[in-house]
Amino acid sequence: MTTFPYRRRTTTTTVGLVAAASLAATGLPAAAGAQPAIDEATGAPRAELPERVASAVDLTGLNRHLVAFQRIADRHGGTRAAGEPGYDASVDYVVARLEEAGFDVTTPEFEYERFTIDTERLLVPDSELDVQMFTYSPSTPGGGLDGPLAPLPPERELGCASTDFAGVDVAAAIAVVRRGECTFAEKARLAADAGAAALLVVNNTGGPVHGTLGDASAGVIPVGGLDPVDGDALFDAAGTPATLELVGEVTVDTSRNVLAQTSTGRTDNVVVVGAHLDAVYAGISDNGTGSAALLETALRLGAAPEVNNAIRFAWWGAEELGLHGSTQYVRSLDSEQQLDIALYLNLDMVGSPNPGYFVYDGDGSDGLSDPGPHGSAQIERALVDHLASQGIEAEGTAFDGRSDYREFVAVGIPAGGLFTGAEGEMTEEQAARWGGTAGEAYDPHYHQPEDDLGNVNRRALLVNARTAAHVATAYGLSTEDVNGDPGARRRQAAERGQLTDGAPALPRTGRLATR
Ligand code: DPN
Ligand code: ZN
Repeated sequence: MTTFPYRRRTTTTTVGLVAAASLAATGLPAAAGAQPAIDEATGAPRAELPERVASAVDLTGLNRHLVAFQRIADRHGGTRAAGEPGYDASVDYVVARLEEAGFDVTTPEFEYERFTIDTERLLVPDSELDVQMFTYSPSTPGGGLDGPLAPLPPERELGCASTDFAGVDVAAAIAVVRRGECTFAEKARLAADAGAAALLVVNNTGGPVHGTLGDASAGVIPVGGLDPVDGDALFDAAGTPATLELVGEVTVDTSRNVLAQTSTGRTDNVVVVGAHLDAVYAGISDNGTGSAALLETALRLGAAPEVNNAIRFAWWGAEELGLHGSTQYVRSLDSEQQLDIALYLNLDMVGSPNPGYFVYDGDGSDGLSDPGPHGSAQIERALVDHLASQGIEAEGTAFDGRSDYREFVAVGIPAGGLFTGAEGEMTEEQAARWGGTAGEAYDPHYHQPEDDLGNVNRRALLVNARTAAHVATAYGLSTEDVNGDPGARRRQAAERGQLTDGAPALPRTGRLATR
């Protein structure tokens, strides 16, 4: 399986020992605990390191990486998606730049499941309707499944209770229900229990339903979704003969993350900074911007900076297919290795064309999501304060697991990050504050082929890249405000007898709707 280059801690290392080791390895003056020391080369206090790194991050470097990602997409059929050659070329690019800068780089492989749809077809007399196969749905027989339509009556069309199906002749039929109230998997199980051969779920708002049953075990009968434009009529078509063909399969694929760590700093209190490197198409805003900001930070910081805590850079694979790279990485660490991580910073979309300036709501104060693990509030504050020092009034954004920080948070690692917005629309108030266009999406080309080099706000990218560089480097000097005594989380875990437990499993739903 996957191997990681990080030294397992076998004994409790003191700061002094780590500093001595880094002196031997680098010839640099020993780091003196969390106290900023004098930089012998420049005579400046080392507390200035974050500022030096941040101001060295510039648009020339950031742009060079974006152009490289665009060229990679252009040469590989317009996509840098996981599983495509454009992803591997993106990995090669990042690895090459890091190695030139003296980093030891690893690209650990991981496996993930993906669901590929082959056929989606729904025939009713005189027409063919658009149907969307749900992820993890079993397939119909090739050529399709023939059966009468069996819609539930209006007052119980949700199909969330067995009584909703009572008296409806669903046996060997294609049951039709409305989206809402319970999960698609629950609707499927109840329909199957009532004897249905397949299930169609009609959307309760406009548009198609790209749904998932959550995992393969929930697949009892074939299930698909319909836009109400097509689907509403089915509620008046009881008994009409139909043919439904849904063919798909789960395949196991492999992808790679890219990992590089400073050779300096203690390895039992590591600052991890990450960005997903995969895309939907060319993915310049999502997430060439985060990948470029991370790469530029690593290159400007260098492989052996005078930090007290090691900084680990991670470019994740297969985020767009369900946060797979980051999830598998965290789960590949044993509990000791998880405890070696002081905090995680995430950069996913940091240069949207109509940018919002968002910071994940680590303290839960915006009421959008639960607070993160202890220390997340301090990370939020550090990011907000640094943006404020550049004249930007940031806003909180949901810390709900929609990006690669999810698994870090799930195992109790304090986390935070920056975000300039995806499909959401900028409000009047935000436009007044940040100078964007109200009523327009932060990224109007989110997950579209047009997410190219023209789809980036470079000012936002620069400001966020510098903020990330500054805050990550500052944590490289001290994580005091986040974890106080870095040993505390380890001792608590030991007291709870958790040190040998693996990470808790989370349902793998990706970003498809489960209900
Ligand atoms: N996870 C992002 C994507 O790659 O599509 C978008 C996103 C990031 C959405 C952060 C919300 C918050
Ligand atoms: Zn995305």
